Amino acid sequence: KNITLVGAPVDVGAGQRGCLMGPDAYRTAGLFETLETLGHMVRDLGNLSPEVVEQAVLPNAVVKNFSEIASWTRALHAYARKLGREPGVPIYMGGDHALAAGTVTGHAAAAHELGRPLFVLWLDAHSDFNTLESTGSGNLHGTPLAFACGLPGFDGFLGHPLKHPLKPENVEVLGVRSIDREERELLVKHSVGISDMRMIDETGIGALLSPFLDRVRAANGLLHVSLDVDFLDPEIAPAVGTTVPGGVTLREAHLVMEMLHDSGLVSSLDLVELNPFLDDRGRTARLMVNLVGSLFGRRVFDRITRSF
Ligand code: DIR
Ligand code: MN
Ligand code: MN
Ligand code: MN
Repeated sequence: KNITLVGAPVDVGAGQRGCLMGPDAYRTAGLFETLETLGHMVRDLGNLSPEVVEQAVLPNAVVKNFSEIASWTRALHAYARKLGREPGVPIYMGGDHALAAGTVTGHAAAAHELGRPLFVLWLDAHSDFNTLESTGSGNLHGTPLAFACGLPGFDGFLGHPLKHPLKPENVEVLGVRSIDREERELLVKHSVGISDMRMIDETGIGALLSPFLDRVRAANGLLHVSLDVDFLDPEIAPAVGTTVPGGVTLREAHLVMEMLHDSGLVSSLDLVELNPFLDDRGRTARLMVNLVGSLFGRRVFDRITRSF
């Protein structure tokens, strides 16, 4: 595959600073080399740094850093829309999850131009489905999925209404275990696909993911994966500002990545919320690089397969 790395060192969407070091942590942890060793053609376009466009109309007074995030959204939307029309798989190295407001909507626009539906797999402890009205924290990394699904109030992000919103039923939020009260009502109202941790415990993560991948394939869809570090259990992935206990295990995470690889469906990927300032000797950065390795064809766990 042709893989394009793009750094998006944005951290003002999160409550804690430090995600701006994410792209360099992925480079230091060997993301480029890992993908190249697997036989892929890799290029690194370096980091984006958009100029901040001051916003005339500020939403809800609790919202933080609106102009900065709107500027990132515009820059990443344009970038993703262009990369999404070319062959190959872009990997957006974040940066906090607010960057997905640009990447997901840019890929939705590109998919529209290609005449194919976009599906999104949101791997996260949170559903990031707050609007600029419902957000209690004012941290914009809690809002990108609501924006991408076309919920109202977000016109300031792009400077105009979103032309190609995602269908909420084409979204699968997997691994969720922290949802705000109003956010929950919005998720139910819009019928967003959700598999929470209890469903993973009861059913198994593979059995939850399979039918979603089948739907993507049946629709000849493109698949954008948005991987938030806090999807993982904090015991194995401490480098994130919003840890929630009871997350996905090492084996569950690799299974998801291997299934995504085997499906051949993934067309773009976000790596978000890594905060290297909070890491323990680089272990979270290395784990994330290993997961990307699994997504692009590496087998971390050996297997014996027999036919009977
Ligand atoms: C909470 C936490 N729902 C908020 N969200 C996220 O601030 O809106 N933490 N995304 O990572
Ligand atoms: Mn998130
Ligand atoms: Mn268009
Ligand atoms: Mn999260």
